[in-house]
Formats: sequence, structure tokens, C-alpha cells
Amino acid sequence: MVHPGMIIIYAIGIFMALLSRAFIPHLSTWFPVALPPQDRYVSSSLAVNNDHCRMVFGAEGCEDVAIDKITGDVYMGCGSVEGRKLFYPPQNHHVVRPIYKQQPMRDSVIIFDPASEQLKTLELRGVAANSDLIWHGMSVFYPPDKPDTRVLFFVNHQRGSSVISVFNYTIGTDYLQFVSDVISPLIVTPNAVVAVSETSFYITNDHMFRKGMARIVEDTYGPFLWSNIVYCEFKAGVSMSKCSVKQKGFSYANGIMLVDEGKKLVVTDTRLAKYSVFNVDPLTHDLDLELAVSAHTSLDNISELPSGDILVSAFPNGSSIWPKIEAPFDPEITSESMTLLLKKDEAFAIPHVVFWDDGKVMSVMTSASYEVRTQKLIGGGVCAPGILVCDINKSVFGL
Ligand SMILES: *[C@@H]1O[C@H](CO)[C@@H](O)[C@H](O)[C@H]1NC(C)=O
Ligand SMILES: *[C@@H]1O[C@H](CO)[C@@H](O)[C@H](O)[C@H]1NC(C)=O
Ligand SMILES: *[C@@H]1O[C@H](CO)[C@@H](O)[C@H](O)[C@H]1NC(C)=O
Ligand SMILES: CC(=O)N[C@H]1CO[C@H](CO)[C@@H](O)[C@@H]1O
Repeated sequence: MVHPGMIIIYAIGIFMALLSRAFIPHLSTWFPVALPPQDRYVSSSLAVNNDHCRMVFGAEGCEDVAIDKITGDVYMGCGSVEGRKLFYPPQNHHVVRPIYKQQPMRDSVIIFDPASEQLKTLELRGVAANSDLIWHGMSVFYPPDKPDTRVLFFVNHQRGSSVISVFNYTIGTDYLQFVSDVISPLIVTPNAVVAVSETSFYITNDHMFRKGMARIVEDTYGPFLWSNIVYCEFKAGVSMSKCSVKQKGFSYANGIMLVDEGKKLVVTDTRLAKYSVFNVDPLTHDLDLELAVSAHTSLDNISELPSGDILVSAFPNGSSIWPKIEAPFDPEITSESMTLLLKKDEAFAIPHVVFWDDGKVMSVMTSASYEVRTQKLIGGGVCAPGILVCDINKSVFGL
């Protein structure tokens, strides 16, 4: 049966498509329009800080990495690049291979020690035998009263619906303890998550529709401003959580990060090629727009430096992203990677290029974090065969 809402969606899609053909020059005054991919290009004739890089193998398809502020260890949610070509809801891939009809699909959690450059896969305890673990964004919370404990939040695209999976980790151990799968009708197409407390977080939904015709319409036409930021609170053991929409009107909200001791929230919009900074109301968790900046380049994940400045991963050439994602192992097909530094004392208003690579060192670097003790930039990528480690002097980051 066709839901009446869907017919409206198709109608809007067709209307928008016709409209965009006829009225492109005027459209931006009526609707905020995404830069077409070919205009999302930030050129850099020179490579920047990519000359002391290497790929560390043994961890592939790590979309997100998070550096432990205290230990310097790097937590990574990693999956199979091949597997994601069949099943990865963020890319609208939903094919469950026959061998997974009877067993769950399982990504892994890996800890990387930046000093020794060794990888360690963590055991996942307490996960229900039939639960899929298909990772996307992740976030680390530091319980103030328990210095050895971390609470790790993962965006988990299970076959039925996407959830936020929460685990506890005790420093020095080699396992994660499952706490909860957080479910809500408002958690639809989660991309990134940022922890607020042990039991609360914000997510970005990068689309309105997870799959089906409506999703195809959403991906093909538009841009529609249907992507949002949702805030959720949950109780361990009770999967259904209390969530509310805190901001909408994004086209493809992607990376999200709390900065300035949680007083501000930064979010990137990949399709509109901009980022926004919101003031966070500590009581209601409402978000009040402070600043929106056009970066003229597609933006992805965000990480915070010890100084409070932030790093944003960017894709300088919008046209080359999808060809690379479709052909992850073809060395002839590359897509540039870039990292931008936004400084707190400039109110995060000016992007500075601190890393640029033509894609030969790493294509489609979806996350970049800097580990200051070892002076290493750690890059994760959806279609990378490993993680990128680059020696970069901390003075580059003003540290
Ligand atoms: C997880 O850690 C939090 C914070 O330390 C604690 O309150 C909670 O009881 C732990 N849950 C489990 C299942 O270990
Ligand atoms: C951007 O990528 C496309 C597709 O790979 C390529 O054809 C184009 O030349 C690139 N643009 C620039 C300016 O390098
Ligand atoms: C990093 O840069 C600073 C300032 O340019 C320099 O003094 C220092 O020797 C450099 N450190 C390394 C390890 O290269
Ligand atoms: C590398 C990096 O900084 N990844 C970040 C991506 O965004 C999530 C939150 O949305 C952070 O937890 C990760 O640290």
C-alpha cells in the first residue's frame, strides 16, 4: 500500500526537479540551494603536511575515530569496505547477504596505540547474539567520578533500524561491556553522535528517509532541508528513549561536536558545504544559532584539539567522492582529502587548511584527529584499507 505521505513526497520531488531545470538561477532566493558537486571545489596547488604519512593496515573502513583525551589511545569503529558496498544504510545499500540471514553482521572496535602503532581488537561483551553491529559515527564520554571508565556511543545501522549502541570501557582492559541499544522514532538516519552525559547525546540525521523510493527522491532531487539534529536521553536497559528535534533545516547534517566545555555545538552540512555553531542551553539542551560559515567544500567529521580549537575533515572536490566510494580498491581513482582548523579565538569563523592531499596518500578521509603527545594526525576513511598516520609538528595546530 502506498502511504499518502509518500505520494506527496514524490509530487514534491517531481515538482522540485522541474523547478530546478527551469528556474535554477532564481531558485536560491526561494530555497537555500546546495552547491552542485562541481562547484564544491577548494583548490590547493600544493600538498599540505602530507609528506610524513603512512597507512597502518589491519583496520579498514574506519569511518570514525576518537582519541582518548587522557590516554591518547585511539578508539575506532571499523567495518568491511567490501561488505559496505552491499549493506550500509547511510549509502542506501540494504542487501543482506544469504550468510547473514541466520547470523548478525558484525563490525569491530579497535584500539590503536599511537606510540607503538599497534592495533588491538576489543572483545564485545553482553551484545545480544542476533544484534547487528554496523558502525558509523562514535563519541566518547568521560564519567567525571570514574577516571578509568569511558562510555562509548556508536551509531549502529542494524538491518531493521538504526540505533545508538552504548558500551562501557575500563582503561587497560581488552573488552567493551554492552550497556544499551537506544531506539527512537526520531533516530532514523543517524550519522554522528556526541555524548552529553552517560545517558544523553545529540545525533545528526543526515536524511529524512532511510530507504525506499522516498530516499531515492531525497538523494536525486533537492536539496531538501530535511536533515536534523536530535537530542536523546535514555535509561540503561530501557531501549526506547526520550528524544526531541533540536534543530532542522539541514540538507545533510554530518559531523557534530560539543566544544568550549559543552557550551557550543558545531555541526557540518555536507551538501550545503557549510558549518554552523550553536549555543547550547544547559538546561533544555536547545540550540541557538550563533554563526554559519560557507566553506565551499563538503565537510564531514569534527574533532577537538586540547586547545579547544577544532579540526574538520573536508572533501575538496565534491565530484570525486562517489566515484571513489564506488571503487574503493582502485588506486587509479582518487579523491582529495583535506583537514581544516577552526580556532576558538577566531570564534571558529575562519577555516585554515592544515592538511591537503591529492588522494594518493588517502582518499575520502572522513575523520581527522590529532594526538598531541606523539604529534600524529590520525585519519579514518570509509573506503580506506587502513588508517592514516601522519607525523605533523604540533606547532602547525598552534599547540
Ligand atoms: C557503565 O558505566 C556507567 C558509568 O560508569 C555506570 O553507571 C553503569 O552502571 C555501567 N553499566 C554497565 C552495564 O556496566
Ligand atoms: C574533480 O573530480 C572529478 C571526478 O573525479 C574530476 O573529473 C575533476 O577533474 C576534478 N576536479 C579538479 C579541479 O581536479
Ligand atoms: C616543531 O616545530 C618547532 C617550531 O617550528 C621546532 O622548534 C621543533 O623543533 C619542531 N619539532 C620537531 C619534532 O620537529
Ligand atoms: C576523528 C573524529 O574526530 N571523529 C569524531 C567524529 O564525530 C564524533 C561525534 O560526532 C566524535 O565522537 C568523533 O571523535
